[in-house]
Amino acid sequence: MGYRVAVVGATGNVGREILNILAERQFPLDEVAAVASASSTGDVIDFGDSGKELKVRNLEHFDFSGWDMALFAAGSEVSKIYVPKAAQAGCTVIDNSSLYRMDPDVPLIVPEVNAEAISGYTKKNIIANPNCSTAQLVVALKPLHDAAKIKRVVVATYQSVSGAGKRGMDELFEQSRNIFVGDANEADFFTKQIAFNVIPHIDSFLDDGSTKEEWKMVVETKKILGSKIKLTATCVRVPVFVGHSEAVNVEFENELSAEQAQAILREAPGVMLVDKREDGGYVTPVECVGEYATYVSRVRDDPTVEHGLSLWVVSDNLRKGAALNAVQIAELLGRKHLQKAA
Ligand code: 11C
Repeated sequence: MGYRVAVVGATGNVGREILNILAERQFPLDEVAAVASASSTGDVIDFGDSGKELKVRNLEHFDFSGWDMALFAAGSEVSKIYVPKAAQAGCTVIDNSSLYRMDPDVPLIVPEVNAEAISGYTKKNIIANPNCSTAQLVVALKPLHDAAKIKRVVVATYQSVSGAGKRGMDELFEQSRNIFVGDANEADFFTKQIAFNVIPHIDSFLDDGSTKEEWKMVVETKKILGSKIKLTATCVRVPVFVGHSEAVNVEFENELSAEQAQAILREAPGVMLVDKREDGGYVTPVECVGEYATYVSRVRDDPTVEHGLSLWVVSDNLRKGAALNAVQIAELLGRKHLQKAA
């Protein structure tokens, strides 16, 4: 016996990945529904590589009662209207938007890091999935925090355009082509040219000069790993299609050498250490596309602070940063709480 699972936003970048991963991991399903806005109703999409096709259903008329779980990947505006409806109909929601992440009655879960917090979902019948840049960061930091207690993190991100959705990917492609063929080239979706450039701005600006993406990294990391950790972030959009990278500097309470950190990361759940200290002995975003792991490279001592380390963290933002983490939450929920599948 399996679950009845609805994927909301099924035609978007993350929704399609959720379907791919449900199929890939053979999630125990009795039924899966692809749900999206009226404009996609009736379209036929693949259920991953399973050979099965799904007809897209209209969210406006979708009845969530009788469905065990709904994985939402349709943005905050859609979540605002439909997540409470689904949750109140008895369907547990795993929401990929930022809407509920900081709600004290909604657990924010990365299964390798804080699986135990999932039990809090019963208050609202909602579980939140973190921002992509937070998810990969906490997977890498958690085992190091357990070993030597993190005091402060300084992170600079190099975020791919797929984090901004299909329009971001289209703009990078179009601008690159236009520049090559000598056509006129204007920024439309991003605020500046993204092809052959980098943009130190993701999401809206806040009063203190930081951006909402940077704020999300601070508050989500604290909610998942512990409120005492200090974190400062600079989030940058780079001309990469898929895969977010992060240059991370960490200051610990206790001593932790680069060699000790490497040994810990080698065994850590969800982490793949690739750190050969030679040409090409590290992971770049193009190599992480389609993978599940959070890759860690360039682990080294930082002698400018007491107990400091620097590292490089890369992951597929559509997978660990979104769809994979959502499916892992669904697996955890099924295993620990719904216990329906054999
Ligand atoms: C980006 N991290 O790369 C964003 C995308 O809060 O779920 C995900 C935004 C979010 O633009």
